Amino acid sequence: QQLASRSAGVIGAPFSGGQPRAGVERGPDLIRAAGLLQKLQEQGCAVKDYGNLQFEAVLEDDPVGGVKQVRSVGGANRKLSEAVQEVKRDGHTCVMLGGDHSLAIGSIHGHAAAVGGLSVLWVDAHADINTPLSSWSGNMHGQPMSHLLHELQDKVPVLPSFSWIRPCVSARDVVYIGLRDVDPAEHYLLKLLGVKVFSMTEVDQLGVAKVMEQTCDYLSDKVKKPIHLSYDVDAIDPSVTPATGTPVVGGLTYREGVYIAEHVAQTGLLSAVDLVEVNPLLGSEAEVGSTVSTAVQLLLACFGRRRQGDHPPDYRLPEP
Ligand code: 6HN
Ligand code: MN
Ligand code: MN
Ligand code: MN
Repeated sequence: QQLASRSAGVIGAPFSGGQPRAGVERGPDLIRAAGLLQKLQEQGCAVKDYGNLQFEAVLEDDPVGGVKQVRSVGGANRKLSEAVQEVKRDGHTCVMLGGDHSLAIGSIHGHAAAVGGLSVLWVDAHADINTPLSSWSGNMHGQPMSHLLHELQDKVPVLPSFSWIRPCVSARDVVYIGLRDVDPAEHYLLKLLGVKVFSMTEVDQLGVAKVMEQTCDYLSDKVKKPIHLSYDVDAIDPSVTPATGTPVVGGLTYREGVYIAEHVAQTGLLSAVDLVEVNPLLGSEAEVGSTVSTAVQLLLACFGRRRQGDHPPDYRLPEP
């Protein structure tokens, strides 16, 4: 019955400016072409498609202290934040199809602007918490968390096209799962802030069921806040999701990845989900197909798809 009460508001965000590899802006169209919206409807979820956002090209976007495409990222995320606010005001669970992970800035900002305090569950090989000053790559997709966390605002300079952003997440409301490629500055920040992290080591140690049990206990310790799930497809092992810009060996299995989404769905608190970093220009047709279909299955699980199967309450067996 939880299925029927759910409705998904889907936003496509065809944006790649947070990293250097072309193709990730095609993610939303590929995920749509794989039948996400129809499949959601088939499992009893109402769907409203808000279409793909159109981002204006920023002609003069020189690096700012080594950080690349700052104004493009700032402008795209401002637009995305407004779109997410509309989806939330319309009463849907927001689905943001990326695009690269810098889009979490606008997605989480808009979500928080519409509903207030959030829990953030960040499923990723990477922590994406570099500050503009600590980033060695200059890529904004490695930085979104630093722009969102209250605790880091004295460490983050105001960038051009970023002045609209208000920090909206507290470090104690964040849980990471799947980490296995964390920069020294990121590790320092995670320890400094005492962020709850289940790296791949903890996934190995505890198993995914205990990880999710502890994640939900931790996040709903005091008040049950709406959950923002930010799912980077590179959290899953590259044998399953190779078509992504920064693959890292030793990731979550398909089953662990789906279990995480299933478990979040069961909390009834999922309020917005990002599915990012699917890049159809990286890899063979089969590799892209595996990556896209995994992305779709993760999203279906977020909206209550169960591997045990299901049937509508009014199902009638054909009589002979
Ligand atoms: N992602 N830590 C690296 C960097 O460039 O700052 C990798 C970031 C990857 C970002 O996968 O969304
Ligand atoms: Mn509307
Ligand atoms: Mn990421
Ligand atoms: Mn990643």
